[in-house]
Amino acid sequence: MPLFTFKHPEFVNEGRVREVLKKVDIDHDGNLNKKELQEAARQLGAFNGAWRAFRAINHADANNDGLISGEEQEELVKYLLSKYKT
Ligand SMILES: [Ca+2]
Ligand SMILES: [Ca+2]
Repeated sequence: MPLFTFKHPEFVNEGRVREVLKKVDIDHDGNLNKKELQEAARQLGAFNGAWRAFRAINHADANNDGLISGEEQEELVKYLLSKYKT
């Protein structure tokens, strides 16, 4: 069971999002690919499934290389928080 759901958006804060994004960088290349982002989605429990991960990638992936790099992750954090803040 995910710890965080839409029913408890107060648990999805900036620190939590950054922590999860760091944790899901499984190959430690500093970028998040689609698979890693899906894992982040799962751990946050805030946006379920591939479709939402895809939307988040499309939004944050400024150079369209399919990876969310360091700079783009800032945008991703903002995007997630704008979606899920109370
Ligand atoms: Ca990675
Ligand atoms: Ca990119």
